[in-house]
Amino acid sequence: MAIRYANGGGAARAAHLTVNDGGNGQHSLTFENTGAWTAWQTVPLQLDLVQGVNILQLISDSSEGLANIDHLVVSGAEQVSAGSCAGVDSSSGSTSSGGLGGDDNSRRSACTSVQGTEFVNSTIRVAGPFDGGCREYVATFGDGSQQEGQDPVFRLERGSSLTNVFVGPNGDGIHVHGDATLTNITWRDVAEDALTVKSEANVTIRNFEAYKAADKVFQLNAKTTFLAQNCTVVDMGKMFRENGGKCYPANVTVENCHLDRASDAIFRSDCGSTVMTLRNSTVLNAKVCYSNSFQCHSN
Ligand code: ADA
Ligand code: CA
Ligand code: CA
Repeated sequence: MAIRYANGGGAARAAHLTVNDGGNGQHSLTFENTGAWTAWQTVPLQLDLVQGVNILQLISDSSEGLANIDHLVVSGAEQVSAGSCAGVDSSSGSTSSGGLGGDDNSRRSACTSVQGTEFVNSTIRVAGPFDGGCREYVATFGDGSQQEGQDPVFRLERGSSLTNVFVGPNGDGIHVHGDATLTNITWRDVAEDALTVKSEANVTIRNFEAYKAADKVFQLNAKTTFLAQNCTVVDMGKMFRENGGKCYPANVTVENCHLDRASDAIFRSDCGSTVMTLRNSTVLNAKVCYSNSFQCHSN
């Protein structure tokens, strides 16, 4: 392994790295002074990893915290790939970062923790601005399964905006019935779907996180222009699905996202006129295009 770092703090900083909580090794390392916080150097490290998922923790032994960590590179005789840092707490001195590699804070909700639970007995209809205060909205209906026809937690009408919300694990997430803007939204465990476009809409969603979607994250059941920016989506069947066998004009753009583990693909549509584009993003353990039966671009 090699760790690229910068230390403009003057003195060297000591740290150690544990493999699986120390069960598979603990290694001391020193981040020497590099002269500036943007002058990068690399420290090499020899690790023994075990088969399957390994948890690596880099822990400061100095009261000043770690150096600036740019990236880790793991290489070896066997094929290795990065796992997910979702749900793993991370901190370093006075700053905290959401993970490593492309999985950075610009790709997350500004709601970094749940500020309370709101139980939802019937769908919340949003017709203007709605600020959820970073609370989690948990439906008392629905069962978190793939059963069709479940009511949504939120129904967004034309011109609405939804901000600072955790969407709970029951019901059918968010239904959109007209142009809507969503910001700082997290699905910790996607229920049937995270969000469905139910009638014609321009949808913009920024700074969101979605985890554990058994099937779809975004279901497109009507004509839509959909912009998704700054996101982390981990574990899904697919991120976008235009309703099977249907053909609504659909134009989807995904920018600055970290996408990990799609069992199907990031994009899927059966419609030749549908355009789905991925830009400036990290994709791990997933293919972008399900097939060539629609216009699928990745750059
Ligand atoms: C399934 C189902 C569709 C639609 C969709 C949804 O894909 O086949 O008809 O109901 O789920 O919107 O949840
Ligand atoms: Ca469904
Ligand atoms: Ca659904």
